[in-house]
Amino acid sequence: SVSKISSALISVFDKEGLEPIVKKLHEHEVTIYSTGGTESFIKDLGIPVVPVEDVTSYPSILGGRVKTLHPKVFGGILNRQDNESDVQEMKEFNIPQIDLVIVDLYPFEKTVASGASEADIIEKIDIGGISLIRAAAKNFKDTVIVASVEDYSLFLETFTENNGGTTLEERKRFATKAFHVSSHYDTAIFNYFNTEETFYKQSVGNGQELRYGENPHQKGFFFGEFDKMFTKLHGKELSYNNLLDVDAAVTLINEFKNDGPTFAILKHNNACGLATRSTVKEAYLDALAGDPTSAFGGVLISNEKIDKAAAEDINKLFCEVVIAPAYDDDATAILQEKKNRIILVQHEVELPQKQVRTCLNGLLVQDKDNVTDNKEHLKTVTITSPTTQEVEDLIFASKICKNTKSNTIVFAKNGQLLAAGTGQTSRVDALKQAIEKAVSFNFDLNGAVMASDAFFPFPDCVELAKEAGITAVIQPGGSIKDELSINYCNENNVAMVFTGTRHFKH
Ligand code: 93A
Repeated sequence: SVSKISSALISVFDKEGLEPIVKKLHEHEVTIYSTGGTESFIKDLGIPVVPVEDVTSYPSILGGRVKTLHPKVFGGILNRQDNESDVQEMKEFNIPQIDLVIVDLYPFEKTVASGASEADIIEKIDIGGISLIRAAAKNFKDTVIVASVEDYSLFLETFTENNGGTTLEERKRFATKAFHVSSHYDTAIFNYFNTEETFYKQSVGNGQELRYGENPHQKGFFFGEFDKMFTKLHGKELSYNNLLDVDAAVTLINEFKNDGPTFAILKHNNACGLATRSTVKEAYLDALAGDPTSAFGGVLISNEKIDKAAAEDINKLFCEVVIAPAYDDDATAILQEKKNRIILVQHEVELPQKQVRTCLNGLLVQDKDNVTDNKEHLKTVTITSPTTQEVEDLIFASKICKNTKSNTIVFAKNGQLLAAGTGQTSRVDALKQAIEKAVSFNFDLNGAVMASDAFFPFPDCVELAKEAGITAVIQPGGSIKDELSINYCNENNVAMVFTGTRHFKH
């Protein structure tokens, strides 16, 4: 059944498109109530209009912040016509019935986009208008809500078709649209205040909300185009920590792209195992041997296609993520046996050249550490020169060292990471940690090499390393006490090379 519209409250920011509606309402003898600017607009059209102040017996106050916020206005909108006590109270308080509400909200988003000041933006948070919309939409049984200019033509059609009224079904449809307007409006306000997110959105586009951040009580987002770098074949959603590990893994393995089958296992962004071998399977097994304890729950990466033989061994390990440039079909089938295991195909794309992180109330941006030490960079500073195998291992260790949290010390031998000390506050502690780990996994350090991400401030590191069995050392050099470390190496038949390049990673 059709309910006739006898009265309307119109309060619109943008007056465009209003004229035909007002004329139509007037044709049907609808009483029109209105706010300041809208009222002048309607009056100028020569159509009778009642100022809302006449209803409330209150002027618009606080610079227009309070215009329609009044029980007589909201009572007129929210009363239930089939509710006896509502009808009674309407009479008692002399509240006029309002059958139709037309609102166009303060343009909050446009004001934000214009680069206006915070004060101007805040003034454009519509309070009265949004309340009118929500009130009328809530009471759609008795009230019609037109909450957007976009609905003017639909309203005109409906109103004309029903000869000056609307059906319940139509009113509910308008209410649905109105709640869409109000939720969108409040989301825009939230996004404005939620500055961190807005900041990233403006700089890098839309973020993908992650299940959580580094810990479950932290909110987390990823801003980037993951699909450009990987195809996910299988597994659960990547977490914040997974993404960080994947980032560390691809950066690390990139150093070994021309080195034959190389496999790395990472935990907390550091390599806990890495080996270069003649097959992926062997590389995996020798990477795993580097630290089978840490490998549990790790992120695995191969620089070559994973075949069935490698997959069979990998499948025995509980690991979060496996990354490779390709997989044999039977290898994928095996790796997919674990429901949650994430399997990624890494595409052949250039890695980003810049690194960004937050700092204080801003950002730090730097070029990535793109220097990979090679044979040409090495300057032997000791009487003893490293052997050909040692040179290979020194370069190998240096590439791992560069991609490990400072302070770090890396031990390697025959293309295998034996142990590393990672993220220690002193270099000698990193060295002690590396020795302890190597010993605990039964590695013989005799003939192994050592890499350090920065120079040795004292000779204590080379002393300890020599005692542990290290025969060659790679480091940037540059300490005022370099001589002390060099002298010790000369006296003890240890080879040392300088690279001239420090590889801090904080
Ligand atoms: O400042 S408000 O939040 N306070 C109010 O009570 C109020 N009532 C309606 N803004 C209010 N409005 C808004 O005023 C409407 O949503 C509309 O955007 C605008 C219309 O004002 P005028 O008719 O004076 O141009």
